[in-house]
Amino acid sequence: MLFERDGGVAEITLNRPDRLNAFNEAMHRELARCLETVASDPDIRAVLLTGAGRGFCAGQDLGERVVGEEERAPDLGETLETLYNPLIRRLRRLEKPVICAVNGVAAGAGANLALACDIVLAARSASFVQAFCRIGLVPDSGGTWFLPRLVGDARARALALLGEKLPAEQAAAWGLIWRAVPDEVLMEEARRLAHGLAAAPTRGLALIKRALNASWGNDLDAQLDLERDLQREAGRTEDYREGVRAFLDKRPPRFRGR
Ligand code: T3D
Repeated sequence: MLFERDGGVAEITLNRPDRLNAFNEAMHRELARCLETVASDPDIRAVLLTGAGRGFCAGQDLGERVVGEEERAPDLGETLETLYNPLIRRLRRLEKPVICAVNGVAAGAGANLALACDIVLAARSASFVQAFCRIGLVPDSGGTWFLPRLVGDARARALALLGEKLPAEQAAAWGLIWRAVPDEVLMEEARRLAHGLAAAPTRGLALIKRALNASWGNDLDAQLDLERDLQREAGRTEDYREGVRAFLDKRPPRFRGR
């Protein structure tokens, strides 16, 4: 992993380019450490996740999954429980916005890792592949949850059952991701967004994430109650006071993330 700080933005780069940034256990552990640092450092107010080289992430490193005739099959439920599921939960629960810059192919758990981020930008040459069905597996890392919610059941089923590459522009047109941009401006655009978010009211953004995360499991009454509670909390932040003051003073706000 590469971990860099630029002001309030932490940039995390998956860094096994010769394997299209496929996950091995060491990479999981390092990414978990990076995300713990991000969560605990109040000066980091936005995260940018991307991949090194020509791919974003090809999911699990299949080189680690070759089993001989006589050997016992690995317990994949165990790796989901201990590595992939905590990663997806960590990203969704992180009280800071996460931008994903998908620089190339995102396959298997790599595709669903991107979908777990808050705002997904992709290079036009990138693509998304639910590759699991090609090797006899089930979409994981939240795939069966994100896909139907983002693109509807018909498209989710075809993506999961066929395992075809979905080009970035089609993914954006279907609402799977936020936007597809020309390759050469991907990182510039992603950094622009990340720095904008790092200067925004961080607590308010965290509460927005919480509300949207809860929304898919709530009915309207429960969501209205939750909005009431979160708005109460947002209304007590320093940033809200500053936002109102700046608006009335007709000047740009100076949010400090408190
Ligand atoms: O196991 C568990 O713990 C359960 C959890 C599972 C989560 C999962 O993610 S399961 C799904 C695993 N991922 C895949 O099945 C995707 C496999 N990769 C591909 O289908 C293709 O590589 C891509 C569609 C991603 C890209 O295709 P392409 O043609 O652009 O590149 P390529 O030539 O296939 O790959 C380039 C190199 O990366 C190549 O190595 P080489 O020949 O240059 O030495 C290829 O073997 C390597 N590579 C790509 N993906 C993986 C990989 N090596 C190991 N594991 C990979 N997943």
